[in-house]
Parts: sequence; C-alpha cells; structure tokens
Amino acid sequence: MLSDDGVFTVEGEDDQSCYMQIERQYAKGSYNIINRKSINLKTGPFKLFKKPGVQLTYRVNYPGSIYRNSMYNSMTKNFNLENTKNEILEQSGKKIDARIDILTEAVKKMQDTLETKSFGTAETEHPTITKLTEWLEDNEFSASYIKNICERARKVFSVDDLEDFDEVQKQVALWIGEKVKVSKVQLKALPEIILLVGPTGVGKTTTIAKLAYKYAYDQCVDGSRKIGHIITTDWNKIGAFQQIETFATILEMPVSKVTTHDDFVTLIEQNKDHDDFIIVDTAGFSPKDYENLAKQKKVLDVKNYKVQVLLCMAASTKLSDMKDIMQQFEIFGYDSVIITKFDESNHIGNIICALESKNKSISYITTGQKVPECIEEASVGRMLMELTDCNLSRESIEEKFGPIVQNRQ
Ligand SMILES: Nc1nc2c(ncn2[C@@H]2O[C@H](COP(=O)(O)OP(=O)(O)OP(=O)(O)O)[C@@H](O)[C@H]2O)c(=O)[nH]1
Ligand SMILES: [Mg+2]
Repeated sequence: MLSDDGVFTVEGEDDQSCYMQIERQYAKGSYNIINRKSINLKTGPFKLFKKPGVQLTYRVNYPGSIYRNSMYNSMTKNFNLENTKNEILEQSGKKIDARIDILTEAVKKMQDTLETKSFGTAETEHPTITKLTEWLEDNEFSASYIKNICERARKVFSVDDLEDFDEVQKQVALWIGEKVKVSKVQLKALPEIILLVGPTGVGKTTTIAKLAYKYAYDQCVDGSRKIGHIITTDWNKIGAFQQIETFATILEMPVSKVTTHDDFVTLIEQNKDHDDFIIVDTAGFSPKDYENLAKQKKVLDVKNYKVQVLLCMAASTKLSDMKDIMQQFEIFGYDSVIITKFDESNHIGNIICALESKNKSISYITTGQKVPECIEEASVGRMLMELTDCNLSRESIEEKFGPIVQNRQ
C-alpha cells in the first residue's frame, strides 16, 4: 500500500513476510519501520475468512534509497505524486553521482597523500630531499636507486636532521659507498689465467698490457719479476695482433694467438709449468652479436683450469647499455668488472647502479691511455671521490673505507 508522503504499509502473515515484501523493493537500511500492528487478514474465496496477520508501516529514506527492481515503477503508476517522486528519483540519481564524485575525489586525495608519504612530491617534499634527489640525478644514479635512497633518508633523518643538507648528503654518500662491492684479483693458482672480455673498443688490449706489467712486477723486489704469457683470440681484425705484439715486446713477454678451443688448451698445457700467469685478450664483440659471443665462449671454455674472467666496460656507457652488456657477457661467467676510461667520465651513478643491479663487484679502474701506469685497483673510496658536489671529505671516506690509493697522471 502506498501513501503520498513516502510512508507505505505492507501486510502479511508475520513480520518476516512483511520484511520480504519491503525488501523486494528497497534495500535494507533505506527504510524505517514506523508502526507495527496485529490485524486480521481476509483470506479464502471472496475474502470471507479471516486469519491473524501483521501490518507494518514504514518510511523510505529519500533520496538515498536504492530501488531494487522495476516493481516500484509499476506500483507508483497509481500514485498521484508520481511526478514528484520521479523528480526525487532523478535527484537521488544525481546525488549518487555527486557522492561518487566526492568519494572518487577523496580516494584520489588519499592516494596522493600516501604517494607523498612514500615518494614525495615537489610541493610537499622536504627541500633537503628535493636537493638530495637533484644531486643524485646529477651524478647519474637511476630513478629507482634515488627512490630507495630518499625513502631511507625520510625514515632515518628527523625533521631537525633534514635542516642540515650537508650532513644528510655526507651520510648518504657513505650509504652509497656501503653498497659498492670491490674485489681484489689475486694470483693464486699456477698458472693463474686471467681473461678479459667486453664490447669493442672499451680498452681491453690496453688493459691487458697494463695488467701484464702489474702482475709481472707488483710485489717483486730486486728487479725480479713473474713470468707471464699473453694470449690473444683477437687475431683476425687488422692490426689487432700487431697492437698486442707491440705491448708484449715492450713487456718482454711472449704472445700467442689462438683460434680454437684445442689450440687454447694445448697452449695452456705447454706453458703451465713455467708460467706464473697467463693473461688472455679477446676480440671485442657487441653484446648483440650473440653468434660470435657464443663462438668465443666455446674457444675459451677450459674447465680444468682456474680462470678469472673480468668484464671491461667503459665508464661513460649509459646505465641501460651497461646492464645489457653485463647481461649478455654473463655467458663467460665473469667474476668482476673493470671500468675502463674512468678518466673520460664525470659521473659514477651509472656504474654503481649497474654493478648493484647485477650484484657484481668492481676490481680495477683504468684512468688513461698510458701503459702501464693508468690502472688502479678499485676501491670504494676512489669511487666516492668521484661524486660531484659532495661535501664528504677524503678523511671521512678513508676513515670508513680505508686509504685511497690513486695514481696521479
Ligand atoms: N681515455 C682512455 N682511453 C683508453 C683507456 N684504455 C684504453 N683507451 C683507449 O681506447 C682505445 C681502444 O683501446 P683498445 O685497448 O684497443 O680497446 P679494445 O677493447 O681492445 O678494442 P677491440 O679489441 O677493438 O675490441 C685506444 O685508443 C686506447 O688508447 C683509458 O683508460 N682511458
Ligand atoms: Mg683489443
């Protein structure tokens, strides 16, 4: 039964059946029972009989009520305030839309707040974090690396701490250093085999000469030296053999070329008893040249000897390319990385991020064209010294990471 003021009545055998009737049209919570009465229901043919029943009177909570099916429309056809109701319905719809808009807006604001809390935005970020981000960007650290550092900074530093950018920067520089893995190449087994791989033109052959000198003379006293042997697999490219031969002559070391795996094994077998170390130069290939990389891998695959493989990459290579190179040269199972042409780059963020992303260590940096002097054992301190616009002093770096040995050219 309908009334003209939003108040309706239903009759049934009991309360339950009345509620069922109401909720066929209105959602729970969208109406209120305002009266309950026990009544006699007329039943049977011609409604001649009576049986006990219940009458509930309820009010629909306009405009928020949600009409559950089209029954409402057919029922309201008899209702003389139909137009008013349609209007209310329409308004109700609009209000729902408006509410959805308000809710959407609220959710968006919450999201923004959460984002701001975890990543920061230009408007709400503490100026020191903004400055820190810019400094790391200038040093060519990747976005994800910067995000992690900034999150850590937000957690670790109080608002008071953040007032002092210099101190924050010093601490962050130390965090960067903590993540750099350095490994020392030590000649142990006799003969030790050192193998350099890497893309074309990064300085492999030049580095071979520098290392050959280092391994021959380092830690030797009274003019003594270790016996080294240079092997190259790069014999096909015009001038390649002459280049390594020139270095070998100056170093007074024998140089041999190998083209097959068998040649390589035979050469090691022949020299293993009188050589202290064997150092192997390889032909440079693009990381995309899968075929030649695989061929080279076959030639160099010696299982019976301890081989230390070092991957050479130029310091100014952009991060994404470094990651590709590291990925593609993984077939050689390299132990650590040599960063060449360190002198040609002003940034180290790309290097640190690449090493970190592949969980690799760095063993050497090369710092110029001069042989043999332009090579240094890598150290965390030496890397940190290359951070531009950094207030961390050499003393603080050395206090934490040990003495920095730097070749002066
Ligand atoms: N500035 C600078 N130049 C270097 C360094 N190391 C090597 N070079 C130069 O880089 C150029 C290429 O060096 P190579 O040693 O021939 O490079 P490679 O990787 O053997 O080249 P491919 O055998 O052709 O793959 C030469 O001009 C070197 O003098 C370095 O540390 N700094
Ligand atoms: Mg070469």
